[in-house]
Amino acid sequence: MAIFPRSLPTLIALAYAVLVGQPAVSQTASRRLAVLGFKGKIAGDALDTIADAVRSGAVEGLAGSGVQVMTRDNMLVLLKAMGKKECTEGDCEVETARNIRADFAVSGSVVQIDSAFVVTLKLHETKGGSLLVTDQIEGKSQGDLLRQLGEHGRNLVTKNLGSRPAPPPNPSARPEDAEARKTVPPPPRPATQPVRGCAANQVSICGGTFSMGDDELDAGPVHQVTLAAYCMDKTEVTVAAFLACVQAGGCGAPSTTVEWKDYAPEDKTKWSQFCTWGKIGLDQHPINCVDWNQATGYCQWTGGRLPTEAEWEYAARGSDSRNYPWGNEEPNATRLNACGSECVSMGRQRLDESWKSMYAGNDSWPVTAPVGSYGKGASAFGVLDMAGNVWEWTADRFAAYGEEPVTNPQRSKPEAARVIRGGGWNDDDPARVRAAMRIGLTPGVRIFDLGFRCARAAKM
Ligand SMILES: [Ca+2]
Ligand SMILES: [Ca+2]
Repeated sequence: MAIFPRSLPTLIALAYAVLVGQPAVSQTASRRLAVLGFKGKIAGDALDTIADAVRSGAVEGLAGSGVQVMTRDNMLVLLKAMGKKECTEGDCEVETARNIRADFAVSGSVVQIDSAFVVTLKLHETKGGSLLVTDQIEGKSQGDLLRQLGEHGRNLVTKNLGSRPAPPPNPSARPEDAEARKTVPPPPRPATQPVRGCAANQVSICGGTFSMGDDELDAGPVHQVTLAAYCMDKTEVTVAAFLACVQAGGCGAPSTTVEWKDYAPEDKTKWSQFCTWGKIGLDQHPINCVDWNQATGYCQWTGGRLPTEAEWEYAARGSDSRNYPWGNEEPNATRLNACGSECVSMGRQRLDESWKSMYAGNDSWPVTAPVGSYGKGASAFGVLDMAGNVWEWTADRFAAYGEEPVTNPQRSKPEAARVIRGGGWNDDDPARVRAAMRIGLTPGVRIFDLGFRCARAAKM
């Protein structure tokens, strides 16, 4: 009989016992929070420094709460014991956290825009894989950012995992003060409140205020918009998802032809070949050639609705009102599916068209791409394909913006046209895939590069 146990599970248990100070499996073990490595392309070891600031805040906030914050060293040793590496691309935070048996995890991504930094924090519950809350912090410099991150890290965990002791009652408070307080409206919920009620294929987006519109795109005036929390589909609705609605009797089968008053008969033939419904191998491609009512009907069947224009723009631009979902850098073949060299070649071969390309290189998909193919094009909230692949219907009518700040705007003026957003696979002009670009189309139009995604209000 061996003196030292050699099985992998036992070694892992030993690693936990040594590093965490308790058995790996214990009914009495405290819950653990891991602050994972942050993602982002910034210089040197700044990502580690930023994550460390958040971790320090979490340690401070969770002291005495029964939730233990794992050290970075412990996390790495446990990963090694599992034969795993920390994954740094895509949606793998929960997987990493489960590997080290953390009950909760904070993940983060950092985007640098000139000398400013934007950090998005996410708090995950790992057992069920749910995203509890997101938070976004902007700093004008790294030093400025670090000063804020400790506080945000502390608040993120204490508001959702720990419980700060309630402040003692103020014995000097006069009765009339209490009466006066009753008449003061409660403050708006902070951006770190949990967002609930989202479907598994949706991203939860905390409420916030942002600058909507872009005068460069003739999409002004720029104005302040405040939104309540909501849920947004992470990707465009796929052919397979629409098929499920049809099979369940919730939707009629979409047509396989385009429809627009400006199409000549030969145009209809030319463009209808790109409708995705019923084509072999396109199950995970976006459904297109659907009109506004078909899109609305599908979203209602899922228990949701089309996003308002403001919800769509905030999901794409975040609170820093960037030009594109990924930031302010110009589009390239790794960030979206628009018209690259592959699309120019296809147009020449199949249609005898001489198209231009939006960027150098081949983005791999001459027509539609499977949804979610461009992780590098994700918005700050992790929403995919907001630029390119297919344009997307929104709920709103195409009406001019006002200059005044607005809250949860819904444009219901009698204009017939509905707003579409985001650009599509056939676009060659970067302005068309800017996150603030808006175009109005009548609801009955069906186009080869127009689809949709759904949203719903969050339960708070
Ligand atoms: Ca393409
Ligand atoms: Ca899109």
